[in-house]
Amino acid sequence: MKLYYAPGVCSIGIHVLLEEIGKPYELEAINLREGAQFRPEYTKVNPKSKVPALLRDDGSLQTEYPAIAYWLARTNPFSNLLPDNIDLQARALEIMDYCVATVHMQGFTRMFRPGNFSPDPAQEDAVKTRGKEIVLKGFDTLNAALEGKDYAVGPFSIADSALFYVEFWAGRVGIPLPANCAAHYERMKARPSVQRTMQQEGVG
Ligand SMILES: N[C@@H](CCC(=O)N[C@@H](CS)C(=O)NCC(=O)O)C(=O)O
Repeated sequence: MKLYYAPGVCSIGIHVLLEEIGKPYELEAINLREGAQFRPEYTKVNPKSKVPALLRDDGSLQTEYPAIAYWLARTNPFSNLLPDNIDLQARALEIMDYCVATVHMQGFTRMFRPGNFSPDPAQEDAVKTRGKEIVLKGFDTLNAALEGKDYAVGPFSIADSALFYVEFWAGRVGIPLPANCAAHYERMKARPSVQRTMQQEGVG
């Protein structure tokens, strides 16, 4: 397997899952800042021009964070990345999708890439402000979901990898995490898989 990634972006959550699984894999960094995602060397691999993308051992490419995480969990059942219980599985997918589709794609992306939401530079501050509102509401929701739990659905699961990367981004933009999310983030950073991932990506 090979993970196409960029340091500190959402692919870091998939990187954590690969470290949790512990099977050999390769890493290939795509320099998003320099626009490498749009160059033919990468678009011939992933025409979506996004990371994460996982080159599977069967030679096919798996894209979209929730799909990659789900596939890794189901193909590595002994890594316990998804509980057996169907209700907990659905809750894990619910939280992971909320982190990726709402907190990341609707919230943080407005803050990081306001131009994707309005071509008018005069709208930039308004777009960023709306993004921050979505992120703050997102963490309130996630904080409530974590009440009384160590991890998103109780036992560690793929949902925690997505929760981890949005918590990591909150720190980067100075958004204070509510108590349960802050405790979850510390718990994640104490996991050897997360420590190895952060060290390999050179982020901290
Ligand atoms: N829906 C995709 C989103 C992935 C995504 O937005 N990745 C960002 C990094 S966090 C990216 O590759 N951005 C490059 C760009 O937008 O040019 C997924 O779930 O994997």
